[in-house]
Amino acid sequence: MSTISRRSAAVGVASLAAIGALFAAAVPASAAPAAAQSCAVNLQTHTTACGAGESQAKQLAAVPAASVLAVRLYDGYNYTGTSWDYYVPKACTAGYDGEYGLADLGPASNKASSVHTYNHCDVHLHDPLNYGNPHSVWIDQAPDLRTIGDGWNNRASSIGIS
Ligand SMILES: [Ca+2]
Ligand SMILES: [Ca+2]
Repeated sequence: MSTISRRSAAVGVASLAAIGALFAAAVPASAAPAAAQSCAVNLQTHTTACGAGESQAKQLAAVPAASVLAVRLYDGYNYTGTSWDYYVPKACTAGYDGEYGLADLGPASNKASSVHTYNHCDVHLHDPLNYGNPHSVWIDQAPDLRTIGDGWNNRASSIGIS
């Protein structure tokens, strides 16, 4: 009994896969989802720019060569999809003194689904604009923001960095 239902389930999956392949072949390239972008934010000037890659975005946002990457937010889980890089003048300090931040994530607001930090920085995700509560714990990296606290997927609208 269970063998039969398992087998028919497998047939069903195979049929769906075949239909999916036909559908994918019929869809023109222009209808494909927009390619993931790489965006850079210069936290000294609040200049934001997006490009095809990390170095192009950095150049368009006029990020100084001496700046370092503090935080990268991703639209997708597991560090995928469009990303936003936040550059600061120098590496974060050892203590949690909140030396950097952005009060309005703009186009990245309510989009982050995974996050990674760099250069000794950690990040606080704040639900409202202009910081405040509720906010997340200090995060070093999180491949799935649904699992942080009571859930932080697509929720952050401002960030504190320390
Ligand atoms: Ca997202
Ligand atoms: Ca929010």
